[in-house]
Amino acid sequence: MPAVVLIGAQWGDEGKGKATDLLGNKAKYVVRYQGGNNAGHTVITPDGEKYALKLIPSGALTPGCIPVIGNGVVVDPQALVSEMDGLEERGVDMGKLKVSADAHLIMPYHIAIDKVSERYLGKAKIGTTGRGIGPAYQDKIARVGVRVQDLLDPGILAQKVEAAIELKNQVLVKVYNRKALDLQQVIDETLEVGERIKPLITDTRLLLNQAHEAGEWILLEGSQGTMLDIDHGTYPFVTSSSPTAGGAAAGSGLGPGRIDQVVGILKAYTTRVGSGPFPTELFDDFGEYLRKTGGEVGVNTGRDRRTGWFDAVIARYAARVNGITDFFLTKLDVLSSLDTVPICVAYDVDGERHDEMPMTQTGFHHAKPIYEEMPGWFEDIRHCRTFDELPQAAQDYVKRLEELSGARISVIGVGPGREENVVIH
Ligand code: 2SA
Ligand code: GDP
Ligand code: MG
Repeated sequence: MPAVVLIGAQWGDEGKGKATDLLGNKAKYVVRYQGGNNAGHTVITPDGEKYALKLIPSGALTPGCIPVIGNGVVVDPQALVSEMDGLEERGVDMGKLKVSADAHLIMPYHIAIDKVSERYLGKAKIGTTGRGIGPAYQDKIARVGVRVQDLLDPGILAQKVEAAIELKNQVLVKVYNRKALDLQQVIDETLEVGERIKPLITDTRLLLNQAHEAGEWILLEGSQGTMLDIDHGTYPFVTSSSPTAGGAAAGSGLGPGRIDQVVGILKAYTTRVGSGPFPTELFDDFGEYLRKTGGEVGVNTGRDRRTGWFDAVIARYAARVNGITDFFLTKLDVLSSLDTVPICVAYDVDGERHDEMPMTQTGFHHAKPIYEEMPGWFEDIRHCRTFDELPQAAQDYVKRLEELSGARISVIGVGPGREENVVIH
């Protein structure tokens, strides 16, 4: 039985939630391995109920599936409990959720610093979600983080918060001219909400490895996407974790040799939220068409997503960096009713053709798309369930994307619903 990693092949919001939910039907465990409540994963269940999951793995909605928050995740305890409450109110059983003892906590000072430092950066801001993600990972790497297991030992938690908060308050007050946070209040509120999390704390590394040894199906669910990866993305306009497939091993404790398949979720066009370079971005009516027809609004923050044509340079890059074995192509239906559909096949960088990602940040900032035009189609394709049912022009578009992208396309999304797919392989 395999362990499968599912990752975003672009800048996130490719439709990972729906894909996880589909595969989650087979999986016994669905594991988040990085990021936190900056994610927004949409799942529409068979009864038509729509869920926007943030920190809780998409598998939570599948009966019999165990959702796991792995060691690589950063957990905002207040956000976790309020998401659990919201799901429980809708009848989802949260008792089965497991949270790694080694995951780090997002503390109130992380959120305060994230928000205020973005304001301070002005035009140079990253466009973060303001959820404290970057500052929490900074503390993890600096070895001054507070972990989920510290909720089990109030004395240790108090010591760690005390050690951390002094410096944070100095930064908040002296650099950003904000109010200092109250030490005792931070400790008390963390411990209070922590009471709800304590029963969920698990040695998830052991759990997942034993499950693998017992032949159980494990699905490792990436958040954000390849181009937002701290190492492989468009640094510094990235998130502070490793959404790429390599991050799945580190962020779950399952050895890389235990991972059998890497599924890349690829949108039939491109979107991005937040700042940073985006070669195929559209500022015209087509951009607005993609945003409106595709419903391209941030699930978490409600921000409009930037939109553009499909970029095959990015798809090829994602296929390599992640070792993608299969692509799921999503939102093909959004492209119905265009005369022609451009595909970016390479970049022009200062007069030179680049078929692969430029080596430097400056090169990528200067990249101008070289387009190939494909004929469009006007038929509604949401009812299609086999490849042959798709209009010829849509089939040609998919085949061309496959040729350019470096891995086979095994499923095509033709609508947001769980059943709205063309399964090829
Ligand atoms: P952060 O908050 O430190 O992770 O932000 C750093 C960059 O990462 C981007 N980012 C995202 N991009 C797309 N989708 C994300 N999740 C939400 C969604 C976003 C939302 O599903 O729609 O609701 O706005 C996500 N999370 C982080 C972010 O825009 C920064 O560019
Ligand atoms: P994620 O972060 O990758 O899980 O994606 P989001 O949930 O942020 O955004 C994807 C959006 O596209 C959601 O509103 C989904 O319901 C929707 N979606 C997913 N697949 C398809 C598809 O094939 N067609 C259409 N029209 N919408 C889709
Ligand atoms: Mg999303």
